[in-house]
Amino acid sequence: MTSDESHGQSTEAGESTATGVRQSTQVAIIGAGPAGLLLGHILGQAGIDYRILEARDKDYVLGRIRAGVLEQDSVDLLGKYGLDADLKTNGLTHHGIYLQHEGERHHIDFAELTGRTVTVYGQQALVHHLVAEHERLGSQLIFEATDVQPTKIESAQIDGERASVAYTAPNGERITLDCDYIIGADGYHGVCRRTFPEGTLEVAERVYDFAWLGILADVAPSTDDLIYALHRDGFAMHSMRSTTVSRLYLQVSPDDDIANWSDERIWEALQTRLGTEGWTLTEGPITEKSILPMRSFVVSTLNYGRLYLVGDAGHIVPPTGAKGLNSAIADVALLAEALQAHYAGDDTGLEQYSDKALDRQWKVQHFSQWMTDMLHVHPADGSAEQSAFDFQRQLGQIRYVTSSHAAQVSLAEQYAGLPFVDAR
Ligand code: FAS
Ligand code: PHB
Repeated sequence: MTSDESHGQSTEAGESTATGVRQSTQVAIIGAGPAGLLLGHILGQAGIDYRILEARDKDYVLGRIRAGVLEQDSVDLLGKYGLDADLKTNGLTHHGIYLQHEGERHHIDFAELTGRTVTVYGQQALVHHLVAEHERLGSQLIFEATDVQPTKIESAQIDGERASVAYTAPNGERITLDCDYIIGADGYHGVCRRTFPEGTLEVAERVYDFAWLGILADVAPSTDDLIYALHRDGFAMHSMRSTTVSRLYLQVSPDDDIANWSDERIWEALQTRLGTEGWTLTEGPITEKSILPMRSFVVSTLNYGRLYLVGDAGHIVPPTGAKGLNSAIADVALLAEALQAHYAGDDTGLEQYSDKALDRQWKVQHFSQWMTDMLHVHPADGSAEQSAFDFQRQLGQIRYVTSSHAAQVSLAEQYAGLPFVDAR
């Protein structure tokens, strides 16, 4: 596979320079979350050299819980690249979700409404599998690569030189990695978005005045499909990680402290908000609990020169629509195709990547906020009458959705996932 500078192998020791060691690859990927790990696999299978630079250690990366639902196209993409072995064994195919209000539970059957399903499969399990596959292949996946700094990101036309990233390797050596492209898969708190020159990137953002308290519990789920409940005390949700591990969420105040929430208090609130006639929520030992802030965030562009952003580095959604992980995978699908086309001599995909990815992202932002606004109690920032109005209006909305075929098709289509866009 030729690179712009046809350097061949990316694992050479590299030449020593005054500022450390200089090495080379075709694509430098910053961040070993699901986006970076998956992009590496796809590029590797296309014979494109890459190196993944992850700041944290392997245990930290493998220890994060995060998302739990894969859209149909995410499952299909993992299958296309042979990365679904564990998913096939441990993923749970779900045909829909339940929407609940005032103790009434309604099933939204995605399979019947759209012919598509979703798969409950923990992001943690996905990351475990992607890392294990990289290790099996002996990939260039560097954990504890610290002080990662994209140092040259301008387009080739501007200075004709290649892009480069500097980082400190686990052995303390300072490496300058020359490459054709830098991919910012380093999440919301990463360095890549902040590398865009002043004035080349704007952000659109909404911060919600509520948060999610999430738990993992060693107890079999009390439901077949996920339950999303609007309750006067706040939102609640019943998800799972397997047939023996449940994942549940409660709406709490964003400045609440997890120390205020004993396991008893958590189960009591879940029983109240998820309770319905003739159904029992089985309790069990809570193994993890944390509070997750909620925000919607999108950048105005995912590309500057030779630097491209994917996933949370460019956009964040509140988790109510289960879109965070799936959006990251959708970006990777599009950018991987565009990079392969580039090395085959066609730059159209790279030129159109940002617009195409953001076009899909704004539709996803709409759905995620729509689900969030419909299912959460909005703290009374106005009069008591105002919040009474808001809550009754939400009940009206959820009663409409649970009684209208057209509304359910729209919800199902968006939840199961809008088709991934292709680079061509
Ligand atoms: P990630 O944030 O997963 O990965 C970025 C990687 O870059 C990390 O490994 C980080 O250590 C590394 N990195 C950062 N800065 C770096 C630097 N300077 N140098 C090198 N490496 C660097 N979505 C849902 O749908 N449902 C959920 O329940 C849900 N829960 C979530 C809970 C939390 C706490 C968070 C933060 C997100 C949650 N999400 C959820 C969204 C989540 O799934 C993200 O969309 C998904 O992790 C995005 O994947 P990446 O883009 O790969 O970013
Ligand atoms: C989860 O299983 O963690 C999960 C599922 C659906 C969501 C959010 C989180 O909307």
